[in-house]
Amino acid sequence: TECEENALAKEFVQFAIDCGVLRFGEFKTKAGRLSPYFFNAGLFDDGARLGRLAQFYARAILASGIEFDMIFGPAYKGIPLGSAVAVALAAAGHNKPFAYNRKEAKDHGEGGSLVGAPLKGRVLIVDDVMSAGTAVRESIALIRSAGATPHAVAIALDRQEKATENGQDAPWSAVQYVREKLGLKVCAIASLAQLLQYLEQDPQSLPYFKAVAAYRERYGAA
Ligand code: OMP
Repeated sequence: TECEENALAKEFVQFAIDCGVLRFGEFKTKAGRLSPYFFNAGLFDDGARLGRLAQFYARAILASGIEFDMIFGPAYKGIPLGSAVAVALAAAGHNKPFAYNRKEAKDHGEGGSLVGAPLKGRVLIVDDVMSAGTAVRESIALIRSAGATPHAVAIALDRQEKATENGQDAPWSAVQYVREKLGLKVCAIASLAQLLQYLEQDPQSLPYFKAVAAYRERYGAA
């Protein structure tokens, strides 16, 4: 239910702040936007944190009801994320094949840029954040060119901001584009709207709330 989703998101935002993964200040995003917040999944940097992060993904994926045949973790950050999520899903009784890619193709040994289970069937992409949508489009293209079906995307945070199309801001968000135009399912542990809800109910976070709300005014998708 929506209530359970909000509870999971709230618990996750708290966890991300406690880990220093979600920070407030001035950051430049990949799309070149000046953001008052940044989510750095690389800072889930010990075994307990990574394990707990993977459990959040697993809960969100299972609650979404998304069906899939295998997991793909795009290099680099998707590799530890995808593998940890595969472990957490297996522990919850859903053992699925797992694969990831190299950024640099190898010219010896096993060759090729894909590692792990063969890419086939309905693929669930596990990644960290969606902002303007560049990263996810690369994964979708890679899965298609391997002859498999990009079926769904699981992310920790949906920033709900305008996608970019040839350098221009589109009216829709990257997640909306992937859902509506590409027909994939998307599941996010938390969204910008849920982050704002969290900040709004905490008096100490008022300045952050204001800055993030202003950012949403400027770059948020409808
Ligand atoms: P898009 O490719 O524009 O969707 O941006 C997503 C990527 O940006 C992520 O995979 C990260 O590499 C990076 N990113 C974050 O990790 N956290 C953020 O809060 C924002 C970004 C970003 O640069 O937009």
